[in-house]
Amino acid sequence: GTTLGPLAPDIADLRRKAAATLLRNWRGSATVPTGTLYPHQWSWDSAFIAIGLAHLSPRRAFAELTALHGAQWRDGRVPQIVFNPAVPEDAYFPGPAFWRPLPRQGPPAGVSTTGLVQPPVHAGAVLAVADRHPGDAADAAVHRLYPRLARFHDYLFERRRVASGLVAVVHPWESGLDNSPFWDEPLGAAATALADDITGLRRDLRHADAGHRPTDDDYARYMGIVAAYRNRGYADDDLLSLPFCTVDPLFCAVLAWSEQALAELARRTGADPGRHDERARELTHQIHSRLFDPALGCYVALDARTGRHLPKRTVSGLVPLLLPDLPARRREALLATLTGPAFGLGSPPVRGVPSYDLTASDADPHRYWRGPTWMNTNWLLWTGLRRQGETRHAEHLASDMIRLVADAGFREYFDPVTGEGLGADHFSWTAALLLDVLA
Ligand code: 9WN
Repeated sequence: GTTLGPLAPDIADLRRKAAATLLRNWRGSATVPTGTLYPHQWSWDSAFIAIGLAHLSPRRAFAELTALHGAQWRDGRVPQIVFNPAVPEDAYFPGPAFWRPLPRQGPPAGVSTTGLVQPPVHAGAVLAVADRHPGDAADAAVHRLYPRLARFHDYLFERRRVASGLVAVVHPWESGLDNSPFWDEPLGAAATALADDITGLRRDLRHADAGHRPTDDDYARYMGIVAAYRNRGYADDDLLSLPFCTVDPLFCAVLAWSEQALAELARRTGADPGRHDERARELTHQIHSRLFDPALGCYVALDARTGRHLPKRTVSGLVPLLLPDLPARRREALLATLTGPAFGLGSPPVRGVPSYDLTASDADPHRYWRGPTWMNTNWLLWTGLRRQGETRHAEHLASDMIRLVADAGFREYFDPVTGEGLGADHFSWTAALLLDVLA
């Protein structure tokens, strides 16, 4: 039920093209985000991809997540990237060699990964796929995946906990919103470690416009932060001594949402849902009480090293719409921010929800997570709005998402005002999440 108006795009054609994009990016056991820029398997991409694959083949949707969890570390972490051994070392930077040595608590023998995580959308995705196709095959997949998902969440809750109950990320890449304005201050404080010519090392610039990507200075700092974590064997003791340690509202809200899904998956496998319910409640409470900024009308990130809030309006700060028990006044405040001048939902020409406050002096409609509209964050908001019973806003958002893709193709991100397609083309989660919105 979307409100597309008289010039409705050809929905059957969009569905066909979305399916073709996912097929094109399938590599036998998993899907790449896109063949050129990202030739390996990415963690949260696979979760979003599974949500879309559920509309084409539930078997493939579960296979996608099973492949990802096959690279799970012994300490429970599910890695940000699982490297495809058939792809040359220098096809992506930083490639497998940069992350080595992987520690003993790392991935199974012979599997190459990074040492970071990404937002844990996976349990929510597994529940969504299972609910779309109830039956023996889904039950079997849930039984197989539940212990893996639970171990990943155990890792996050036990090893990544800071500031009495919130869960931290130790690299901007872990937030999934790499160059988010949230990270300007903490990243500025982190030393750049590599003196080498970073431009020469970067592979992303061969496939995407430099003006649409993070800067060289960002990359130099990204590498320095990885090196510090790697040099201590990716150990999570004393997290605050790492060069970067922050709490991100999207990451925490997605974890709380997924932890609730995990409680339901536990019930279905006969495991005890109690500890999941408890963790979800506790984290939700912490997010609501510690991360909301009333002056900005949204949630904000926290620099765990300094204890300071990072007061910016980014799309991450709206994602707690996913959470239950949102007090009415809080919901009203978030909706006002969402539909106000900063994000412009429902105010043409703005289409979809941009990644950053449109009115901020440093907003850039082309640069990655500093302005453009992305399908995955829009899908999270669409899911949150529906959960809050905000049907009209949800329908508006869905029709914006459809229009963006109908006009510009299956791009990685979009100019929030002109709708111009940006970044890579043939982008998997754009296709996958469009299928879900169209269902
Ligand atoms: C680093 C794959 C990934 C997404 C991230 C997005 C981008 C990688 C990069 O691409 O990050 O993880 O090389 O820029 O920021 O959210 O998962 O699509």
